Amino acid sequence: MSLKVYIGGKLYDKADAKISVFDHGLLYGDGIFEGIRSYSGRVFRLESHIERLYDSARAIHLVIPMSRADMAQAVLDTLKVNSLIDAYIRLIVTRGAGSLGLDPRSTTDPQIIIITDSISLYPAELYEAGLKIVTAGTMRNHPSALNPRIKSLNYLNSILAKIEGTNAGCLEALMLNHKGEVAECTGDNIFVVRKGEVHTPSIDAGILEGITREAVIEIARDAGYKVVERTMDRHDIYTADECFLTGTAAEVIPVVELDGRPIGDGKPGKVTADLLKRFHKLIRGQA
Ligand code: PXG
Repeated sequence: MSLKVYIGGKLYDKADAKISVFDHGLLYGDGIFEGIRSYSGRVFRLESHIERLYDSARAIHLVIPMSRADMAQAVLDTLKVNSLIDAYIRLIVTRGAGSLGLDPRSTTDPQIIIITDSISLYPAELYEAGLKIVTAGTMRNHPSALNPRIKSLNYLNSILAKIEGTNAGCLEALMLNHKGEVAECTGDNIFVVRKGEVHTPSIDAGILEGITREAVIEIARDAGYKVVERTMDRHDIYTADECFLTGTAAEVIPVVELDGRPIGDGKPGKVTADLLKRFHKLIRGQA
């Protein structure tokens, strides 16, 4: 059976799932999205993703022509029709087709698209060996230019940093903000462990409010770790005991090197392993 893609209330075979070349999502990256996962048939923190999607929409003056409840139901229905249990879900809302020219007033029909697919996980070895990352020269978008809290369809900022990472042989790259402070990676939030405490950049560093980040902060606090959201610079990572990234795709993945400097003893840390174990318990136990 061919994969079915949801577009504006209808389901299309993958090969027929198409939208206009005049869509401002394509022409200008004018739109928003969410990357979501389901585990054992349950969508992880669907409400949080829907909330973030509608917040992103508000921030870009986009009215989504659908209620939050109907949006959540459409995600669940699309998963069901594709018989997907462990899945990756890409929820997209574009500005819609319009004339050439930036003005969104020329657009008529925002497109709501839901793509579901089986999830391709990072290789298990990476969780055992840990990631090596480098700092990208491309800084994270200035919040007054394009706020990183908006999960917009314009990901060029992250893509340029990602290319720097892959050119250096790394799967992820660290991005700094315009003040030179640690922000986040291209598609993951970053944490360090220092003397048993868990530290992560605060939202005002100019980062996406990651849903995995939020879950990991809760898990860590419940487990008795002190969690501090603070301003961080690269020195805080170079000298940390442990480092890890969080994201929908990566879950919790250890980082063992930044810019050629081993972090801690250069191996994935104990607190990271503990939090990953607790994260797995959470996704098994609840959506
Ligand atoms: N920062 C950025 C810039 C992201 O894009 C995260 C942090 C982590 O947020 P969540 O809510 O996922 O914990 C992201 C998320 C993909 C893909 O297809 C990217 C993300 C999520 C899912 C899939 O590369 N980025």
